[in-house]
Amino acid sequence: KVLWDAIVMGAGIQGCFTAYHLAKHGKRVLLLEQFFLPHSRGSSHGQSRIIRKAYTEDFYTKMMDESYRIWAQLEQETGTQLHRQTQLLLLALKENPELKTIQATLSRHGIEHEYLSSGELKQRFPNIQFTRGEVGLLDKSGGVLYADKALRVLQEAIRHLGGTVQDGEKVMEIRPGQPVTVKTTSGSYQAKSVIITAGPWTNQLLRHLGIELPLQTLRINVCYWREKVPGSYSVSKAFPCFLSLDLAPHHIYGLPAGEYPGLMKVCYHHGNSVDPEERDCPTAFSDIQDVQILCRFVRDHLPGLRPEPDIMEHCMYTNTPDKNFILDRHPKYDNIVIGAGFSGHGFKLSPVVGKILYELSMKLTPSYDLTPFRISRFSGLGKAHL
Ligand code: PYC
Repeated sequence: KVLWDAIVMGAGIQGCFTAYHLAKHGKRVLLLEQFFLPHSRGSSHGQSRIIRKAYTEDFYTKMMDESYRIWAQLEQETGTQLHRQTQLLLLALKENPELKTIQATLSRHGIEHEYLSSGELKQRFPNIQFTRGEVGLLDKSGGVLYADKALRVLQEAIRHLGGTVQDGEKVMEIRPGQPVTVKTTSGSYQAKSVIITAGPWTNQLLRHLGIELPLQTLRINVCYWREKVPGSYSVSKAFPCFLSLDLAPHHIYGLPAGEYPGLMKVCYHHGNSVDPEERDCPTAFSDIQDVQILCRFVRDHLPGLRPEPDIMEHCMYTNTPDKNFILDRHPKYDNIVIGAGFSGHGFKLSPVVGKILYELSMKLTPSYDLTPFRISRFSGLGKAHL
């Protein structure tokens, strides 16, 4: 019977990059996915995600440096375009503290950016309308990642590197030990280490291991809006990704039209708390208010779009209380590693997250200071049963 160096649970983008790094380092890796691939039940599906260096926190901006390099390396290795630079436009009132902090981070790290006064913003982007004297900050590194293509090429790369990807196989039991025993709906495996990258299903798996993390699982409405004049908000017309910081209680973001012809993606960075098993159950909750926030935003600020979404898809976020990731070992079992709580901003960082989870699982010194990502930061919270 095979003794795996590592079993990775969950083949979303974080699990795929973890398995990729393990396979690249010659480790015997098994990547398990409960659903048949590709699927749209988790947090990594769909055609596009935003990539940016604009962050309030230095540690994410630093990690993004290496992340861009690994994305480019994967493009080269697989001969597939996974990234398109479009720039990212941050929008907020002049005195917005988050905007100021991001500008300071970009300056400190020497990242190319441009501040746009309210007048310059109107002139540069006439198809965005602002009435409160908003200003703009262009992060020149910003762009789009082709999400579903990235998953596909990574899964191919893992296999090509000698790793094994098995889908349609749900983990039913994890028995800690040296080795760890993993029972699934179709078999039983043994591994020197296990990495849990199960997105909104993380706590379901951790139940086998005696802990519960303070994770909130949210259903996000991914809305696409029709352009009145096709192409007016497209990449080819140099329309950037955008992030509006202060027009609603949570951010509103958009990506230039591209994935569906004539439709632009504009979404609210928040949703309703829901069990991932019930994400598509229409009676589980109502999220009409979130869609209304978007309808008002599009009507008032993007006058070239029709003010009701043409297509609505769904995605899950798994949020931590401070919105920072969890990248750590299980507090009791040091050969069980957890990558979770990506809080709606983890896709762009997955190349580095995968590297860190590989390092933790192989007991190597992590390449980054993991203080912000430790499980112990929740020990004062009631919900972290550690
Ligand atoms: O992290 O840039 C981001 C992002 C935008 C929308 C969701 N996440």
